Amino acid sequence: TNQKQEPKDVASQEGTLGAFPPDSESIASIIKYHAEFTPCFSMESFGLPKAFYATAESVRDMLIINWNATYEYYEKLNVKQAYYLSMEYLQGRALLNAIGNLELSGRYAEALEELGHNLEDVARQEPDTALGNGGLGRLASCFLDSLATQNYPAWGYGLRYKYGLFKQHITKDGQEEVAENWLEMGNPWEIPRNDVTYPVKFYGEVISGPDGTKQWVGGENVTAVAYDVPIPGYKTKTTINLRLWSTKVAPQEFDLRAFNTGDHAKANAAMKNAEKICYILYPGDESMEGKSLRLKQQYTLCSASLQDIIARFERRSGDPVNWEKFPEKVAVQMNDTHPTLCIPELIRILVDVKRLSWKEAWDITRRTVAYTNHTVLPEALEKWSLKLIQELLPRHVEIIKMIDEELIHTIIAEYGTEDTDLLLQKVKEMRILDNIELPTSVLEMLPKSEESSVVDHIESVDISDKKTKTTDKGDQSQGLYTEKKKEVTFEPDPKLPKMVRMANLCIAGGYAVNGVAEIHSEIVKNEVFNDFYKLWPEKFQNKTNGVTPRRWIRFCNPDLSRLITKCIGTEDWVKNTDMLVTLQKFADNEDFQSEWRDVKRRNKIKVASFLKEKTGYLVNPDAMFDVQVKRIHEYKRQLMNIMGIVYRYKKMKEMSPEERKARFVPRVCIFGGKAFATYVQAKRIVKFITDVGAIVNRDQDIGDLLKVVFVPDYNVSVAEVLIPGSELSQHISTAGMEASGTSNMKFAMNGCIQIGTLDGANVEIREEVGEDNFFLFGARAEEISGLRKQRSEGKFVADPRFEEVKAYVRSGVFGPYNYEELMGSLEGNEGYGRADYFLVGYDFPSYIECQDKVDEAYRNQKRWTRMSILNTAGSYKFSSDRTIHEYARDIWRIEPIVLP
Ligand code: NBG
Repeated sequence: TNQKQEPKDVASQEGTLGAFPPDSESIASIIKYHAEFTPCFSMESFGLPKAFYATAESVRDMLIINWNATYEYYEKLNVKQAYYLSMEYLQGRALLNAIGNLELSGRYAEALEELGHNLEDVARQEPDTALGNGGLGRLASCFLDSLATQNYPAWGYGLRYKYGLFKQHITKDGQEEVAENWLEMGNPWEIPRNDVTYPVKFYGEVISGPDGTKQWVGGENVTAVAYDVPIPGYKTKTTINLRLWSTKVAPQEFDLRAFNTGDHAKANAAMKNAEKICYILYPGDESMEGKSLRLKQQYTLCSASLQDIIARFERRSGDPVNWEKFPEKVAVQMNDTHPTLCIPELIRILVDVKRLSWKEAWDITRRTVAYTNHTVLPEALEKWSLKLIQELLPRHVEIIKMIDEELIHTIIAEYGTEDTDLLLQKVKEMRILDNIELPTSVLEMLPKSEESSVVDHIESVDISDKKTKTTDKGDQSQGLYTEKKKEVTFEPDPKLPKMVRMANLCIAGGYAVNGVAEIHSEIVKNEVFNDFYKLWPEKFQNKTNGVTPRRWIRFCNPDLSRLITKCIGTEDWVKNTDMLVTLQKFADNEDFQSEWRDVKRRNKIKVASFLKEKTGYLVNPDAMFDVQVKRIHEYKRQLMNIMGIVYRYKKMKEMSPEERKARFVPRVCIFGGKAFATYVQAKRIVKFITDVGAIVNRDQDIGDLLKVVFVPDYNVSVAEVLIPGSELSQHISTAGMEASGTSNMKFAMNGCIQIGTLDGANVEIREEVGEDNFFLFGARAEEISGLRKQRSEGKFVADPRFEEVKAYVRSGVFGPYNYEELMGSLEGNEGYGRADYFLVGYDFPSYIECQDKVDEAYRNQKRWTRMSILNTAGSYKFSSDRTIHEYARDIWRIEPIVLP
C-alpha cells in the first residue's frame, strides 16, 4: 500500500474489517467487478448511476461479512435480543455513512478517483431512503446506528414501501406532492431473503375446537418476504439488521384457472391485493388515516416480525422449547402505537399455534413488549374502529376483548365497587374498548342497585373536554348508562362508533411505557395517562431522545469535526460525546473562536450555493442564517415565524436606509418541511411563506437585509447540508405540544443557537448549554390551558403589533392569494376557525422581542461564537448512544456483545 496516501483511514483498534482492510487498489477492482457483473445497468458506460451502484455493492459485500459474523456470534451465545418494531425508518443515504463507519472513506475516494469519478458526486446519486415522515422515523434510524455502534444485540423490523414519503414540489400554488419511486434504479443495499417468508392472514373466521381451542381459518392469505438491510456500527465489526417486509401473493391465492380461461383481471386481483399492502408509506405525521390498508400494513409488520422472532427463539432454544424463557431472550419495543397489534398477535400465536394457556401467553406477552409514546396530541392517539378490526382480524378482537376484561377487573380491584359512579367513570376512561357493553363477568361484580337512584346519579363524562353533564331520565336512550333488571348496566351509544384505543392496549399489555423527553414523560404520567400511572407507576419511564453524532456531526460536518478533534486531541468523542464538554474550556479562546467561525462560514457558503441551485435565490453568506426545518404543523408554529418576518419587513419599509441598517442584522430566513397532503391549513402556511419570499426577496429597498427562502423537498440529505451552515434555529412550538423534537439536538451539535419555547427537549438542551446560550420566550406548558380558557371567555387582548401584522397581510402586500383563512384562524373566541388554539397571538410579542435580542447578540461576533461553541459543548447529552444505553439498561435488559 502507498504509505503516503493511507494515514487518513487507519483502521481503529477495535477494527471494522480486522487486520486486513482493503487498500484503494483492491477497492477499485472490486468496484470494477461489480460494474461488470451487476445485472442492473447496460454494459457500455460507467456513468455516475452505475458507479454509485457498483460502489454500494462493493460496500455491501463487506457489510455482509460483518453481518454474518455478528449473526453467527449471537446465535452461538443465544443472547437476549431487542427488536425495534417501527412503521417508519428515515434512513437517508447510506454510502458515506457506511464507508465512514468502516473507516474506508479515504480509500474509497482514491479508488473512485482511479476509476475517473469523484466520491462526493457518486454519493449524490443515491436517493434518500425515506420510509418515514419525520422525527419518529428518523429516531428509529438513529437508534439503529447507536445499537450497532455500541454492540447491542438488536434488530429493526419495518416495511419495505415501494413508494417512500412523497417528493414536494413548490409551485406558484404552493406544495404539490409527487410519488417517490426510490426503488426505480434498484436498491444495492438490500438483500432479498427468498427463503425467509411468512404467511399473513386477513378476514376469515374463528372456529372453536371441541377442546376449547380456537382456529382462525379461511380469509385471504398473503406472503411476507424479508429484505435485509445491513446496518454497520461505527468503528466496530458489529453489523446489525434492519429487516423490512414486502408482501406478495400467497401461492394458493393465485387463480391459475381464471388466468387460463382468460379472466386475467380475476387472476391478477389477488396479486394486486397482496402487493398493495407495501405500496406506499402513509404520509401522516401527527395524525393517521384510519384506512383498512393502513391496518393491514400494521398487522403485516407485527405478524411477520413476531413469527420471525418466535422461529429464531425456537431454533435457538432447541427441543423442548421452554416458553417461560421467551422474555429472557426477547424484548419487543413498539415505536408508538403503530405496532400495537403485536400484543394480540403474540398471544394468538402462543395460544392457538403453540398451545399455551391464556394465562401463560398473557404473562409472557406482558413481560416481552414495551411501548414508547411519541405524542400527546389527541388527534394522533390512534383509535381503530372495532368493526374494521373485526372484519380483518376476527381472532384478534376476541383476544383484545379478553385483555379489556382483564383490565376492567384490575380497575375494579383498584377502585372497589362501593362508589359505582367513580368506578364506571374510570372504567369508561381507561378501558381499551370504547362504547362497548361491559363483559358479563364485570356486570356480575357490580352491586345490584335500587330502581331509580342509579340512573339519577350517573353522569356521562365527555372525555374530550372533561366537562361532565348529568344524564337525566329523559335522555336515557342516548345516555351511556340505562337501567335494566335493576342492575347497573353500561350501554353503548348506537350513534357513536365502537372503537379500540391502541395506547390503552399498549399500556395494559406492555411492561414499560416511556415518553421521549422529561417534560413529555411528565405530561404522559400526570395528564394524558394519569389513571394508568396511578395503577402501574412502575411501568412509566422517561427516555430523552437523541441523534447519532456520526451522521449528524462527524459525516455531515467534516470541517467542524476536524476542529473538535484537534481541540480535544482525539476522535473518540464521536463514540463518547461526553468529551465534547472539553470545548467549554476553549469558548473564550480567540484563536479557536476564529477557526470556529471560519468553519461555519465555509458551511454557510455551501448552503448558499445549495439554495441557489434549488430555488434560484442568491443570498449573502455574511448574513445570519436563521432556519426552521421540520414538518409543517400548526403546533410547530411556522406561522408565527413568518408573521415575525412580516413584522420585521414592515418596520424596515417604514425606516430610512440608515435607520434600517442600524436597527436590523441582515438575515436569511430559511424554511423547509412537508405538509400532510390533506392538511389544508399547513399547505396555506407553505404558500404564505413562499409568497412573502417572492415580495421581500426582490425588494430593492431591503436588499441583503432580509431574504426568505423556502427549500423544497426537505429530507435527511437536505438537513445534512443545512444544519452545519445554520446559526439560529427555531423550535417554537406551543409549550406542551412537541413531545421532544430531535432536530433541535442536531442544530445544537453543529454550534447553532436556538430560539425556542420551554417545550420537549428544548428544556433539557437549555439546561445543558446554559440559559445564556439559548433564546427563550413564550408561555409555559402549565399556563396553556388557562390561556385558552381566558381566550374563550373573551378576555384576551391582542398586542397591537400582532394586529398590525394581520392587517398588513390582509391589505394584499403579498399578492392576491386569500389569506383570510390563515389570519382568521388566529382570531375569535370559540367562533371562527380554531380561535388561535396554538396561541400564536399570545406568544407573538415575546417572540419578536426575543428576536431583537438575537440581533443584538449577533452583532457581537465574539459573544455569538462563544454561544455557538457552548451549544456544541452542551449537546453531549443528546447522542442517541446515551438514549440507547438507557433503553438497554432500564427496559430491554440487554448487554453489549463485542465480537471476537
Ligand atoms: C414525534 C414528535 C416529536 C418527537 C418524535 C420522536 C410523532 C408521532 N411524534 O416531537 O412529534 O421528537 O416523535 O420521538 O411523529
